[in-house]
Amino acid sequence: MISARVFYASAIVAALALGGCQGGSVSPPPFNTGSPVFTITAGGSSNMEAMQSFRFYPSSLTVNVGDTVHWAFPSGEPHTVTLLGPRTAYPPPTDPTSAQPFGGPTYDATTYTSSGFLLLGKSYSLTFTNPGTYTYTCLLHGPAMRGTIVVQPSGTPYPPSNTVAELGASAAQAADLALGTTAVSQFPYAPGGPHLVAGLTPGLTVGPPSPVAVQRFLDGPSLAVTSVTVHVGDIVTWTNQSNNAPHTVTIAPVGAPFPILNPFAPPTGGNVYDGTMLVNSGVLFSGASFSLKFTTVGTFTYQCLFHDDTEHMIGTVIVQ
Ligand SMILES: [Cu+2]
Repeated sequence: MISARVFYASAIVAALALGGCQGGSVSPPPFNTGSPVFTITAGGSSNMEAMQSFRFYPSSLTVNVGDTVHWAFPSGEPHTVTLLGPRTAYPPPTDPTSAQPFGGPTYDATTYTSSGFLLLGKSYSLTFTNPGTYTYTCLLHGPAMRGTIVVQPSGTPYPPSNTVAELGASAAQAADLALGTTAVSQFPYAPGGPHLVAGLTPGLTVGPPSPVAVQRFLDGPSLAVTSVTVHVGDIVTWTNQSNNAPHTVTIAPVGAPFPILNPFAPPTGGNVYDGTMLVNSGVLFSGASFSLKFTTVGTFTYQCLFHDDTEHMIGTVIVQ
């Protein structure tokens, strides 16, 4: 969820810089073809970052002591690879330390180890030095986004399940992202009306967290419909119709730069907008709605504080 929002920019820049020291800028190698080289993709995106998938591809791999696993982070949505080590609980995504890397280039289960937030072509590598079965998570999207690394003693043959998992990884990612198209087709309101979605998932808010999110403000069953036209005095309502990502509806005074705000900041500005004030819905979790009455003619752009810059979650209200 938390992308390279301005509020977190310094933490993310620091995380990216440190990630680079751990091999974060190195292009990941191809899938294992006989040599002990392993690549896992963290999430995925399509349609100009509108569709985001929240799984590791493949989610389970078996390696040997001394092998190195590379994770690739292709999306505008950040993810982490985080292993608990001796800790008993993961930090929440709102904890500022979640953005930062911890630990070194090896993992032996004695040290909390995390990539920090990585996105947009970065990568992360860990060499496993102790046999065991290790679960890891993305701090931003867990527990739905978890993976497992089984570490065998050095020299053990790799199981056939590795090849199946590696060969199926790209197809699994594509299948998850395709579910975003299903979600868009389930737009639940009258197209072109004053009720919009602030993000949606397959099945909308029902069910456990989906492996895909559509991170757009939409006013119809199409990714192209990101604006709504209303009249002075009309009320526009947004509902988060997703089950896996928070969003905000945030609108600045006309002509002002977009505000530097913590995405988790409380609501500001009330429910009437005349172009002169900052209005922020506060965090809209799954199923939550926000309504805003427009009292001035104009074209007004609003954004989601979580998904504005790298994921382009931006909408327009045209008031006539
Ligand atoms: Cu958002």
